[in-house]
Amino acid sequence: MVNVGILGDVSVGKTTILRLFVKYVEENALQTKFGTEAAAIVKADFSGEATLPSKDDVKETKTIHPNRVVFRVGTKMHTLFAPGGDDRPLVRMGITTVSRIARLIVAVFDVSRDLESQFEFYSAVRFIPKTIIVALNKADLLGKDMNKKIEEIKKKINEYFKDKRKIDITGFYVTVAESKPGFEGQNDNCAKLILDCIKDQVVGAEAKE
Ligand SMILES: Nc1nc2c(ncn2[C@@H]2O[C@H](COP(=O)(O)OP(=O)(O)O)[C@@H](O)[C@H]2O)c(=O)[nH]1
Ligand SMILES: [Mg+2]
Repeated sequence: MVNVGILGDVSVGKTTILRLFVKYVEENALQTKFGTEAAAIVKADFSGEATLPSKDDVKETKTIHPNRVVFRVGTKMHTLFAPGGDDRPLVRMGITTVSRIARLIVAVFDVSRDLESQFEFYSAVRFIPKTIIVALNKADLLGKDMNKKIEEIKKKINEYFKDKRKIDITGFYVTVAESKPGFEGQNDNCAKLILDCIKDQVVGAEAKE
């Protein structure tokens, strides 16, 4: 049993990554793409997602209490928690709780936005485990020179976590959480990073790499 916490500033794509993972499990994609044992969703709770009243037609959602997905691979159960990213007291309480109970943290960044404001989110989280995994999400929005931009972003994120906070990054995953043609590999990375979090417990997850 592994608790995984998915953290990140508002709108970086935490909820979308979680929903994509649920879709992969429901479509048996963990087995077909990564060779895992049979997987199933035990419980998916997105009730913390509130749709905010808005002027336009664009519906904005905000996560009030942590979204939670319990899933099973083989006989092992795992829980993913994705708390909201804004700084309302109730939301911050969810972030603090998740960062303490999670054995593994996935730090999600929106690579199409400036990084400084996203570091501020983490600076407000006092307790973070000594090692984390980083998702570089919305890679589809980078356009030309994607690889070069990704390298620069990795460097800045390493500077923040490693140099400032003494936290090691064990892996970077370039992800796209929305289904976008041409970005299937980056879609797969959303599921792969979660599987890597629990891989010491999942038979077959490494074998197909
Ligand atoms: N283009 C693009 N949009 C994304 C991606 N992931 C999430 N989004 C969009 O970003 C917005 C915020 O996503 P959401 O999952 O609610 O962010 P959260 O606040 O971190 O949970 C939504 O409109 C998503 O559709 C991605 O990889 N690419
Ligand atoms: Mg959310």
